[in-house]
Amino acid sequence: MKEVVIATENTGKFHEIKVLLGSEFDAFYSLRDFSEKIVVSEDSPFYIENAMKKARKAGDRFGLHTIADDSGLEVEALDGRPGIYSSRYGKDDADRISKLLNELEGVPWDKRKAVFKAYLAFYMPDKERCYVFYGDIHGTIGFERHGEGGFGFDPVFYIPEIGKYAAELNIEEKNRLSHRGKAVLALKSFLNMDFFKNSRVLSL
Ligand code: ITT
Repeated sequence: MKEVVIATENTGKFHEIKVLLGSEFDAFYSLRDFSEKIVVSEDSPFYIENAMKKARKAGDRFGLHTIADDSGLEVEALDGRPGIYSSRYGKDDADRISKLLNELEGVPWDKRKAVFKAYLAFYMPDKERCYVFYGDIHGTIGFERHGEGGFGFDPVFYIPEIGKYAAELNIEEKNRLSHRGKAVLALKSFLNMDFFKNSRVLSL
């Protein structure tokens, strides 16, 4: 049986990744499925390092192939904040959104551009190899919340190419466009490449 751990406590992330990789693995676990808590201090200023750290720690502990996502929202008018500190920007999603809207009060629409970035690490403890995949999506921070879906900043993240907020999309639509969806699809293509299956590739 092909099992994989998605090393996250964030249920929104877990479901988005699981939906896209349903055909690649038979069983998916999140960190919430284990009684032992894995604590990773995300202390690097680089998403890529935090993603690798999370994947390696959980993968080595549970002895299973592991995927970890480190992601964040970078807002142009805030010089890229909250960025890597997105999850620590407020105590919960509602608080983080209120804080963001407050910080952007008085900022006009054309100055509210933002980008979501996702770094996805795939770690194989048996081979001690880690591969990283990247995705992003550009949008604009709205003036108020729209939609009930998604998680995090989705209710205020407007996507111009479809004229909707991320929280107005179902999980398949969001995955088709999102930073995480793009990174997961890159991982999926990689897992299906013959040269990877034949182990002729070196990694970080
Ligand atoms: P884990 O570390 O357990 O995976 P986390 O939520 O703390 O969960 P991050 O440290 O990667 O994860 O922080 C990412 C934050 O960025 C997340 O909490 C949201 O606030 C925001 N974010 C990332 N992707 C998002 C998305 O698709 N939609 C909305 N907000 C997102």
